Amino acid sequence: VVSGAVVVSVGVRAPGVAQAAEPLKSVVPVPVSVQTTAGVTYSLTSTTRIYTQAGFADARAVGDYLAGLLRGSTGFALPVSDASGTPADGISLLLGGANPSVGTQGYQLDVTAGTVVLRANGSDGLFGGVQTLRQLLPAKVESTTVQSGPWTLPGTSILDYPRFGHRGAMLDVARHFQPVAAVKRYLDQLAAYKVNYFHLHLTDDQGWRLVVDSWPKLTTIGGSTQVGGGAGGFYTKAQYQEIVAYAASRHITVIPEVDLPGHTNAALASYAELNCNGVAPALRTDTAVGYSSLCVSKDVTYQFIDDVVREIAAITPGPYFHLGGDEASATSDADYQAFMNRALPIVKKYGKQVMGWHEFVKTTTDTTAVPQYWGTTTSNSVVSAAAARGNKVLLSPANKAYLDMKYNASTPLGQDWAARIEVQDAYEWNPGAYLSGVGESSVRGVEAPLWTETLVTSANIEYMAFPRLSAIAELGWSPWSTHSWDQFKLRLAAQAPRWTVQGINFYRSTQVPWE
Ligand code: TNX
Repeated sequence: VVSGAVVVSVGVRAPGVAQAAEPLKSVVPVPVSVQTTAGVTYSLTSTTRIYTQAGFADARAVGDYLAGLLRGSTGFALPVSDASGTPADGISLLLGGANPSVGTQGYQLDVTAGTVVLRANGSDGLFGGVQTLRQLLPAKVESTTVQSGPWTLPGTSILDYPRFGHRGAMLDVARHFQPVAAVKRYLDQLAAYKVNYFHLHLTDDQGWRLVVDSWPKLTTIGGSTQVGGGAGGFYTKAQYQEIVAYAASRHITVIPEVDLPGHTNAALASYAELNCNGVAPALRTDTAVGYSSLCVSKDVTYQFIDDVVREIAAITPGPYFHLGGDEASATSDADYQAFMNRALPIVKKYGKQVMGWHEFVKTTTDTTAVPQYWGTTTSNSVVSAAAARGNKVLLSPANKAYLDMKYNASTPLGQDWAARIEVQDAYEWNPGAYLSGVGESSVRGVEAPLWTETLVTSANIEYMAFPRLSAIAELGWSPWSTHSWDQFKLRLAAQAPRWTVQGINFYRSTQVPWE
């Protein structure tokens, strides 16, 4: 039940009757425009049907996903069938009739007493609209066991679309390996906040986590441990494809990262020939950075990269490949340039667009290359020069967007080299006016990275991600004109009962008036 301070415009509440919150007060990210119709509600019942645009398998898939979300808690059958015209009852997911202003990712959602009509220009928009619809229902809808109703949605008319096309999250499965089930769990959590890119940090000094058939020791040796000396682990290609397909079913594109030329001890330990001195170092399970480098002068290095990129690109439907490039302090500047001169064309050769941690963009004039800014200052000459050339920048400032930073001095997990980031800190920055020389039109979007040096379990991951992930997701989606910490913290508070029902281990920041 939402507190009286939160509900303002849905009329008088009968005591003890659960009431859906007014959309602007309950939905994260906040939609572009919301009109509520006082006194009107739609009730989901045992006879409610879901209709999807006839002839579109992707619309039907979103309908099935919605039914799957709702069936467990409501206990209703919620059959999904083709829409003919605009059905006069039930929940309709329609393609094509949306206002052009919503683009390919936006939607319109109209809730009246008899119908819920979701319109979009593509299934990404339908999927995003379903996430909004979900947050308009009571929190108990997130339960996997049958709960008692009522299942009411407030009468509303929402028009919504994203500020940036790229809303990302990264998971480091190298420092502590995460099983497929944990990755899927995180993907489901990301989808609820309209995150549409998942950056998978697959390799680092402490582990190589994806099978490469032509270099099998990368995983049999390089995947055999992790930070702290545990057993590590790796994905088979089939498991990676399972992750990619699961992400796609949540309208999320996977961006694989192979971090080069530094952060490569696991590879160097697996194959002696990748080292300039021909000697394989020991596997490492500590958290030092900046000590490893592939051998820039050896041809075998580029044969290695060619094989790795070819094999991973072949099982990655998304258009991007992340080549890392960060903290290459064991590589000289000249070597770093020489390395990128040979590595970047390999990514292109296999049909992918290159992304990398921002340092790499100093080595190329390719304006399709995507630098991911991870610095802690608001001016960076390498990145602003790239923006001036026309490159689009992905923003992950470590002192704002890093989910592995501690909230405060007593946070038991995480690191604090970049900052301590309370929830308000994560929210209070403007991606479109953050880096000097990198204005709104040079920004491709935002990403919240989660490094796992100190994080082992899903509970650990969730404690660092929630609630800050929701803050970064809103920065990526909602127009800056809606930005308000005072309102955001109330909407965030309204998420907590959902997280509780889902068993998400979130951090109860004292900055948020939790329900
Ligand atoms: C820096 S940020 C790194 C990672 C660490 C992270 C820990 C970046 C591109 N590199 O290797 O895991 O700090 O916060």
